[in-house]
Amino acid sequence: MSKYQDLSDSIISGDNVKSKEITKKLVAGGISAVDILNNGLMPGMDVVGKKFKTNEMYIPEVLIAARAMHAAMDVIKPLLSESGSDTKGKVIIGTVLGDLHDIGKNLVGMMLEGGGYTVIDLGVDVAPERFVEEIKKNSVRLIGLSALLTTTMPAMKTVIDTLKADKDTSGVKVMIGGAPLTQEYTDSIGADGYGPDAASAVDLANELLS
Ligand code: B1M
Repeated sequence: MSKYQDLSDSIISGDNVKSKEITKKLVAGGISAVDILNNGLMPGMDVVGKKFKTNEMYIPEVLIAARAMHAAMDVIKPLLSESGSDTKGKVIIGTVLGDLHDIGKNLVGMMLEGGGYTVIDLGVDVAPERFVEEIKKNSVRLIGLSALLTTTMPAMKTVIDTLKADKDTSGVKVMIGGAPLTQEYTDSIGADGYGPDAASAVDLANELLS
């Protein structure tokens, strides 16, 4: 079995002790953090994302896999910044104003991290002005909004309108997701993309930033 396969398997099975241990061994063996991320961790999360999409894995297993991913990421994160290697880019995510649901948003964040992005998670109940502030502070080209309530869906349009009204943020892409949303609604509020699930959010981010 390849040295990376064991690591991918530890992510898929959600073994955070093993994922950390194998990552430490690979680092000690001189493997670069980027190779570990690209050949071991990301392929593992990719399998998790696919299994989640096809109902072969469920939310608790995905959260456990994400924990294993985080344990390994903790080992390589300092090395990545030390070597100056960059991720695919930064993405800001948050649940919109008035909405406290964060399980789906957290999954999206974990999947994006697994897909190679640096995620800045603003949490829940996030005001439009906060998104603007953080976009400017972090020079971000893509944000992800989550809403679980029909009553908070319009807050997504408010964020989009607020971004469009400011010349410094008008070019920022916006992807949205959450159980009550549809592609039709996405188009109607002028968002750039809709992710029906966490795995699709990664594909969407890749597409929007390509
Ligand atoms: Co709430 N709640 N809740 N709730 N809650 C729902 C959403 C509801 C459908 C339940 C129901 O009535 N059947 C209903 C909404 C009805 C509606 O608007 N039409 C509802 C309600 C009414 C409420 C309250 C108003 C209840 C009350 O107080 N009377 C209240 C509102 C609080 C508030 O937000 N202001 C409330 C509170 C809560 C809890 C706090 C108890 C808790 C949230 C805990 C938490 O998140 N930390 C909660 C929960 C857990 C739910 C249900 C049961 C589960 C939601 C969930 O986490 N699903 C939910 C019913 C249900 O959905 N079955 C319900 C799992 C999660 C992985 O899925 O979030 O859809 P989801 O995310 C998916 C995709 O949507 C997508 O990817 C994820 C993974 O595949 N996705 C994105 C999500 N965001 C994305 C962003 C992207 C891309 C994809 O790009 C950026």
